[in-house]
Amino acid sequence: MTLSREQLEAHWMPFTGNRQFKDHPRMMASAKGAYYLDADGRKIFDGLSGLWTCGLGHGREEITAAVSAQMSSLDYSPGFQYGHELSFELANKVVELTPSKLDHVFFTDSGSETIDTALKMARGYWRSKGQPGKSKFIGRIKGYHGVNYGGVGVGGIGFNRKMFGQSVDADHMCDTLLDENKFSRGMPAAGAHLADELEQLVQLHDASNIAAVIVEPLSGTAGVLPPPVGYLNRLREICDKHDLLLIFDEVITGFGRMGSMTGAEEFGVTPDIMTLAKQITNGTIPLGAVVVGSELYDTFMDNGGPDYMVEFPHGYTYSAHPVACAAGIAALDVLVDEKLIDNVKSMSSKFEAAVHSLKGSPFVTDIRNYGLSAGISLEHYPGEPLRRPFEVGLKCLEKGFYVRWGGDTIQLAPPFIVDEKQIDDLINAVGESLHEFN
Ligand code: PXG
Ligand code: PLP
Repeated sequence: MTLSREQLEAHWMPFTGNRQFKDHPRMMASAKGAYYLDADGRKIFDGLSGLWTCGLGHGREEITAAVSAQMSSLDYSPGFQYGHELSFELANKVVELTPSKLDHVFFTDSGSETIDTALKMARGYWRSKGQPGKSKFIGRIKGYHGVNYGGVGVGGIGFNRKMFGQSVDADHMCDTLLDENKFSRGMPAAGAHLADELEQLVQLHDASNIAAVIVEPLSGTAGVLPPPVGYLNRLREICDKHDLLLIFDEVITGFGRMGSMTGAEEFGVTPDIMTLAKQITNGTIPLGAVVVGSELYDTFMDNGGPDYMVEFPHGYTYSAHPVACAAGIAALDVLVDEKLIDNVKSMSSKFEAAVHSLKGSPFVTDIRNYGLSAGISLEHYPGEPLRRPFEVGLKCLEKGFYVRWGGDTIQLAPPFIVDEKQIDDLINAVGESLHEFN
């Protein structure tokens, strides 16, 4: 590495132990397919597809070509009051790939921005309908909805909240982890009844005060928690009964990871608002999307005043950035044309069997999986839940495998192009790393 310790100080890194990193830097230099090359030229398998972003694999020529051409023709275009054709093309593609009731797309630059946009849409919708009291949100313990103020308020990961206090008005349902479901494969059998807690929260706060319920169809960051069978259907029923909007945060589950285009499609439940990011451009250029139905969109249009007026006073300088849209169109074309979701489906049973073979390895207290994602919970050091996953992650890296550590879990999400041998090698590396503690 060419940088000195001192030169590492200027960049305050995101979600990183800055002191540890700067003493022991882990620098990536390039990437192709399912592998990185680090700064020392070592090949490292991408066991989390970047940060759940790069399912198509790295260095996709189709995306590079589209982005490069777009940079040369229209590098930026004002997103407010002016347009360019690519954003409409991409919006139509997103509408085509998401459930049929969702047909209007608002672009942002990240997952966190999609969440704050969705929350503002929900509140704005009820105000437009003459029900301004409907402003509270219901999230879920262990939920991750990004790090902007609204997203932290509805989010349910204590560590991400405790430094900042409560932002938006929100309450939280319990998480879906049950002891009896430990080591379940795919959707756990028990737990649909946990959705009934929403009924209790409605009794407590009254539906006239609640704007929306927000959940990840499968909780990713908390350590891969697939929804119990029937749980999401039950949430949908309760939202319908009490006139609450249901928001699915599909920043991780959107565009293939579950073995379907969306979690909504895979689990058979359609939300009123869906948030997407990450895989939409294969992680190459920041882009997020909020997808809503016509009733919600029309409510804003119908209450927008004279037609020179802005109906939704919201948007980012980089919303629908032409280069990001070019990347999005190219990435979704590759996903569809190469039928990579079929590969996710066919590899997911192999992946499931491999990851569950770690049951019985030292410190493993639970394993959960769905599609090409898995979470492995590890026994805590006394009083230090975050330490062992960190140590296991570093051991995997020594062996040439990048895996994610977060909370008391190790998370795996290999690229959609993964093959059987790569799955075996990844799981062996995790297994060996666990055994090395003894
Ligand atoms: N919602 C969900 C469900 C997410 O998973 C966000 C919102 C925020 O997206 P942005 O683009 O603002 O980061 C996310 C992001 C991990 C990990 O290792 C997960 C995320 C980001 C980084 C790491 O679990 N999720
Ligand atoms: N702060 C200032 C002073 C700005 O002028 C703007 C945008 O014009 C923003 C923040 C918001 O930036 P963005 O649109 O990139 O989110």
